[in-house]
Formats: sequence, C-alpha cells, structure tokens
Amino acid sequence: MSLQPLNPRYKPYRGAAAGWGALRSVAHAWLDSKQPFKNLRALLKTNQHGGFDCPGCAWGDSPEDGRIKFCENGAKAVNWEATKRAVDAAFFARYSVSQLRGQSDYWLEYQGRLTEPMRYDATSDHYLPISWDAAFALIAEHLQALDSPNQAEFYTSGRASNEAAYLYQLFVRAFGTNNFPDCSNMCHEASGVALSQSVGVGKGTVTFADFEHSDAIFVLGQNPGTNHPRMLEPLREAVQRGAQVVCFNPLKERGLERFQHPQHALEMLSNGSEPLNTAFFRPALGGDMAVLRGMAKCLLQWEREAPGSVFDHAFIAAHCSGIDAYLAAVDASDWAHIEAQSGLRQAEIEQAARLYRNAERVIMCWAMGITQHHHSVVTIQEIANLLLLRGNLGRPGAGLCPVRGHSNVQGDRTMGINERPAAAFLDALEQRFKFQVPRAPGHNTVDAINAMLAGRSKVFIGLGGNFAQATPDSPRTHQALQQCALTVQISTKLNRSHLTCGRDTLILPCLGRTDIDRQAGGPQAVTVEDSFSMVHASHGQLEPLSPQMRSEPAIVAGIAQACLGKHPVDWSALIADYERIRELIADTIPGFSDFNQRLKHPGGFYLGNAAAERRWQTANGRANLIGNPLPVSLLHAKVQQSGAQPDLILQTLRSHDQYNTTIYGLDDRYRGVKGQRDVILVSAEDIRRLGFVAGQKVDIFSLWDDGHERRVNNFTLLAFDTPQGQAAAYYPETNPLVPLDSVGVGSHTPTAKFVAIRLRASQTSARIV
Ligand SMILES: Nc1nc2c(c(=O)[nH]1)N[C@H]1C(S)=C(S)[C@@H](COP(=O)(O)OP(=O)(O)OC[C@H]3O[C@@H](n4cnc5c(=O)[nH]c(N)nc54)[C@H](O)[C@@H]3O)O[C@H]1N2
Ligand SMILES: Nc1nc2c(c(=O)[nH]1)N[C@H]1C(S)=C(S)[C@@H](COP(=O)(O)OP(=O)(O)OC[C@H]3O[C@@H](n4cnc5c(=O)[nH]c(N)nc54)[C@H](O)[C@@H]3O)O[C@H]1N2
Ligand SMILES: [Mo]
Repeated sequence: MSLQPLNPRYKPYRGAAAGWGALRSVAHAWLDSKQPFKNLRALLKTNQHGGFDCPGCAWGDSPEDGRIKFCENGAKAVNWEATKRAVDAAFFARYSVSQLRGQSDYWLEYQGRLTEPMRYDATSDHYLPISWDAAFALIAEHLQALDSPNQAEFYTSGRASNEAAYLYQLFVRAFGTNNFPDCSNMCHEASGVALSQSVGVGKGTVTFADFEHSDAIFVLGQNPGTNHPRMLEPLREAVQRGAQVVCFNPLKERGLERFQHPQHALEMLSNGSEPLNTAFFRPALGGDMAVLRGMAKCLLQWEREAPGSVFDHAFIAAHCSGIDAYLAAVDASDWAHIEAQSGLRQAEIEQAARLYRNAERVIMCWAMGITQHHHSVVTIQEIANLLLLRGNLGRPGAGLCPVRGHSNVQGDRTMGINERPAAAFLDALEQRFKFQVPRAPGHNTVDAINAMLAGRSKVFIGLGGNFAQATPDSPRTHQALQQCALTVQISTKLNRSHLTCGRDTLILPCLGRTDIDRQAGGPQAVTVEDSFSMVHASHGQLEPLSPQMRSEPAIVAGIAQACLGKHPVDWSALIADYERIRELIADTIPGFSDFNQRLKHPGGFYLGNAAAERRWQTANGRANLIGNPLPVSLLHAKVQQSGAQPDLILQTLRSHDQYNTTIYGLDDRYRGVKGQRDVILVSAEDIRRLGFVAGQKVDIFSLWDDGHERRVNNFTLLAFDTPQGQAAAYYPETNPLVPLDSVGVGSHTPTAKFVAIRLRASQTSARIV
C-alpha cells in the first residue's frame, strides 16, 4: 500500500537499515569533505580513547570493547564539520546578507566552516571582518548598557563541551541572570521534569550494560535507525539472545524493522538482515499515555485475578508512594477513552501488556515522539509508573532510558545550563566564587522569544545551534531576533540565524569537536557526558582551517573578561589549561571529585545515579506513582476555539539526511523520499478523503486561536503508510506551523509532534508568502 504510482520520485526503500546504502552515503559525505584522507584518520578516532567524542548523537558505547564505534550518521557529522571549504571574509564580500537569505539551509551550511570573526554592516548589507578584541568590547558595551542583566538571553545548543558550558554559566550568573534558554527546552525537558517528580533524578537510570541483561526493551516515539544508529547494535543483540524489542511508532520506521550492520561484511554480502522488533504497535500521535494507561489496566486486572502475580509488592512497600491514588486513576480510565485516544484496540494493548508482564527485566526508551507533546510530562510519568509497578528500576537490565539528542546536551545541564537551577548548585557556586548568584528563575526558549518580541530582552548570544530555525513559529522568532540591539552567534557553520540580524550582529567562529585545540598549556581535551551518565574526554584530531578560529571556552572567556574583568575568576588563566576549569567543576558539582585524575581511565567514568541505586531524591524521599488523569482530549483548547476542524494532525520530524537544522542532503533513504524535502506524508485514504491526489501540491495551515495565519506553501503530497488522520513532514521547513504558545504542560516544550492542520490546493509557487 505504500507504493503509489502517482508519487513522483518516491520509491519505498526495500533494503535493510544500515548496510550497503549506509556505506554509499558515508562514502559520498567523506569525498565531499575535500579532505578524505585526513578525515579517515579522524573517523577511526571517533569514540576511541584518545580520540574525540562523536559530534552526532548522545548514545553511549560499551566502555570495555575496542570495536570501531561510528555509524553512518556519525560519519556524516564528522565529514560535515571537517571540511576544507571556508566561509571567510572573501565569501562575505562576494554575497550580501540579502542574497544569502535567498539560499536554502542546505546551501548555507554546505559553504564550509566559518573562519574569522565578522560584524554585520547594515549600510552595505555585508558582513565585514572585525578583530576578536573589538568583537568582545562590542559585546561588553551592549551588555553594560542594559537596564538589567535579565534583558539578555544566553542560548546554548547541546554540542558545547562541559568546560565551555561551565564557564558560560559562571560568566552569565556573575553577570547577573539565569536566562538560559537551551535546545533541551525543545527536546528532553519533559523527561527531566517528569522524572524528577517520579524518581528524583532528571536523567535516565540505565547504563550500556543494562541492555545486555534486559528481557524486554520498549522503544517509544524514537527512530534510532536514523537518529541513534549505534543503538541498533544492542537492540539486535537483544533480539538474538531472545529478548523482546517492542516498538511504538505511528510510522513503521525501517531502522526498527530490519537491520544490517555496516561493519559486518558477511552479512552485507549476503544482504541478510534480522528482524529488530518482536512487536510493532502504531498508536495515534500523542496517544502513548493512553496506551501505557491501558497496559496498566491490564496489569491491574491480572493482579486482581491472581494477587501477587504481577506487582512487585515488596518493592512498592519499601520504596513507593501513591499506589492507591494511582490505581484509582487507572480504574477511572475507561477502555472506550483509552482506545479512542491511543488509536489502538484493547486486544493490541493487552498484547503489549503481556510482553511487559512476561519480562523479568524491562528497559523503556523514548525520544521526541514522546517529549514534544502537550501531555508529555504525564506520559513520561506513566512510563515511570509502569516500571515501578514491577520494580523495574535500580536492578540490572531494567530502568528508564530517555535517549538524549545532542552529543553533550546532558552534560550541559549537569554543568548548570538551566534556567531553573537547583538551590544546592547555586549555593555551591556562591560558596566557591564569593559573589551573590541570581536566584530568580530565568527564561526558557519560549520565554526568551516572547521577551525579545515584547522588547524586554535586547541582547541574544547563542553558544552554538541555530535558534532562528530550530524554534517554533519561525516568522515570529525571526522578528524577535531582528528586534534585538545585538545578536551574537558562536558557530562552526553558516546558518539562517546569522542572517536574522539584530541591529548589531556578530559571527564568532569556533573550533568543533574534530579540531585540535591548542592553548598556552598545549593541546587541550574537553569532556562530555553521554545518555548513560558516562563522562569522558574528547581530543580534537585535525588541524583547524584557520588560526583565527577560537575554542568555545576561549570565546566565552574573552567575552567574560571584556565584560567583568577578573571577576569572579581570572578567565584567561583558566583557558591556558582546561584542567583548571575541571578543578572548578570538581569543587562545585557533585560526582566530579578528582575529575582530572578519573578522566585518565579509558572510557571515562560513571557519574552515578541515585535512582539507579534506589535512593529517591524527591520531596518525600520516595519513588512516586503519580495518578494523573488521562487527558480529556488531545486537541488543545485553542485549536478547538479556532472554530475549525483539523484535516490532519501533523508531526514534524527528521529525515535520514539531516542533523537538526543542518541538512546534509535531500534524501530520506529509509522512507523512500528522494531529492526533496518540501513533502507531506499522508495516508492514501486521507488523500482521497480530503479530495486530493498523490503528487499534488498543497499549502498547509495550522489552527490556533490568535488570528495569526500560519502557513507553508507548495508541499508535495506523498501517499505513505501512516495511520489515518496522522501526517508527517520535515523540520525545520514546517516550523512556521508550530504556534509559539503551543507547549507542553510543565515542560514548555513546543509541541512539534502534534500540530492541527488543514490543507488547501496550492495556487502560488513560493514556499513561504
Ligand atoms: N542523524 C541524526 N541524528 C540525530 C539528530 C538528527 O537530526 N540527525 N538529532 C539529535 C537530536 S537533538 C535528537 S533530540 C534526537 C531525536 O531523535 P528522534 O526522537 O528519533 O527524532 P525524530 O525524527 O523527531 O523522530 C521522532 C520519532 O517518533 C515518532 N513519533 C512522533 N510522534 C509520536 C507519538 O506521538 N507517539 C509515538 N509512539 N511515536 C511518535 C516518529 O514517527 C519518529 O519515528 O536525535 C539526535 N540524533
Ligand atoms: N519542528 C521541530 N522543531 C524542533 C525539533 C523537532 O523535532 N521539530 N527538535 C528540537 C530539538 S530536539 C532540538 S535539540 C533543537 C536543536 O536546536 P539547535 O541545537 O539550536 O540546532 P542545530 O540545528 O543542532 O544547530 C546547528 C548549528 O550549530 C552550529 N554548530 C555545530 N557544531 C557546533 C559546535 O561544536 N560548536 C558551536 N558553537 N556551534 C556548532 C552550526 O553553526 C550549525 O549550523 O531543535 C528543536 N526544534
Ligand atoms: Mo534534541
């Protein structure tokens, strides 16, 4: 049914995930970097002791084994960063900013690495070179001119090293604010909020070894074949030894169906592949809480039929609170409601519940299909509830696994990039550095956009990332940035955020993970933390493209020194040797004592996790079963108030050829989409129901009650195997459709996986009008 003759340039992918297709794709990225031999040497150092941490995803590796540890998309990330092409003063002399704005996101990043500091000149509409000192002085001048430190926004993307992030938060707090919008606000925020209340830590509780001992691994709302390819290996091993891998996804993602390992020659020659999942359920978008609640209902029924056969009463009695209220909430959720909201039949949910009950040790993994929803926090608490009922926490082979995105997004939070920092952390800073730290909560990403739109915030500094494109409601976000007195982007590659200029604008080019970072004290290593709370060192391997580029810690220190002098530390002395920064981290952040010493251990060290030891750092000192009611409706009240009925619910997701807003190519191999990104995937039945034909161009509108028109134009309708009523399209092209105040309850994360839309046949040929 997924093969539609009317779909132009659309051919379903018949191969296994990874395998030959992956190798072809890596070879292309590698040759295209213009320095293939250097990069091969670098690739072999990816995720190896003495090498660098892969700048791709945050999946961790087994610290013990010495196998080559990179995947197709990690290789693409390395080659993309380690290119010989330079975006220098000559480049900016050739193109005006208006000209650059007319180019695609793919074209912009493809031009190469940013190699010198630049300042936007509005008169000529060009970027002109500026010295580092003048750039730092300009930032200090703007920051000092503010009425309050709270009028500046300090964004962080998740590639910043622990050292860069720690210095950044120290500078910003010494300057006087907690305004730390970050990519995590759009990513796993809900996991942190939910798990802190449930089990007292905002991180996952499992380590790599747990995957080897698990009897069932549940994968909810995640597409590891594309976004965490190294995760396919432990999943495959699990299936091989007879464990269950149970997937929940409205799309039958190829990476979750069949898998062929690209480093296993024999398997590739025979083109063999093994099933990766043992059960695949296709819930409706946003329907996971109902699925999980239904599973809990089955467990409760079986427990009542044979008391003591299902729940782990000893664990619940010793460790948990809230069981009675929780079971009352389970009883109060009726099957009609559960079926309607989940998109699954009771029999399917029972099957999932049986797989769960029959497994002695269970891990639950999830990513953006769970977190980017209005009801994400309660859904994640339901995941925790299910695990707690059977004591699936704090023992080998069992636990919670929010699979993180950016390679150091978890580390950045550990280092204090947090608009709502814990009091204990602020106390430690205050004690160590002897200044009064700001205590009032700062802005998250959506708050920051609103503050800039209202003129309450006037300076934006981005430590990495692409704020203009990653955020929701693009035209509004662009306006917010353009209203600023100063925008500063600390970046490796050119992107649309550099073209969305404030009145004054700077580009500060930085070193990436792959580059050698030389300081007064010699070549420096930085550190990162993976999804399993393992901290390890990363050593750049390649000669930087230009001596003008600086490391992120050096840039942060330069800004800090220009703005605060030597308060509260001698910034440039810290930069000479990053061990000095790590000493400060060891002094102020739990788990990092003897940091420099412990780093020497190959594979790094484990930060520890209280919940994994069954110590509950919650307000009541217990693990909490939380009896949230099932949402009455998934449709936001503001959509209902718009007065229109949605044609479809849209999720915005990643193709196989992109890293967030970085577009490596225009194909989405596993989904069979080639050479185009302005597509919307809809079921053949829905295309007929709505009166269109596959291949037709449509304009997409989203529903909200504030009178703003949100639309993107000229998207090609592709008939696709997706449940009825559910559509999918790529991020960031569809970000203009996500309303700024459509956010998760308690997480404030934009609801990128649930956008109520209507379609209309296209009249014009421009994408955005
Ligand atoms: N190559 C590559 N690697 C990456 C990234 C990248 O862009 N490219 N990005 C990194 C980052 S920052 C992140 S956060 C992660 C993202 O990793 P993922 O979360 O895997 O990324 P998405 O493409 O957003 O995919 C969401 C998946 O959830 C499913 N889904 C959507 N809504 C629902 C729902 O309501 N219920 C269920 N059960 N499923 C749903 C979608 O069909 C899709 O398979 O990957 C990281 N790694
Ligand atoms: N609609 C929709 N929106 C989403 C999502 C979605 O699924 N749907 N996902 C959300 C998620 S999960 C995330 S994490 C955010 C991502 O948001 P961001 O992290 O802000 O975006 P990226 O696209 O990862 O940033 C890419 C840019 O980072 C810079 N860069 C790359 N490496 C480095 C480095 O080492 N140092 C520095 N300083 N800069 C570097 C380059 O200039 C590059 O252009 O997007 C969110 N937005
Ligand atoms: Mo993310």
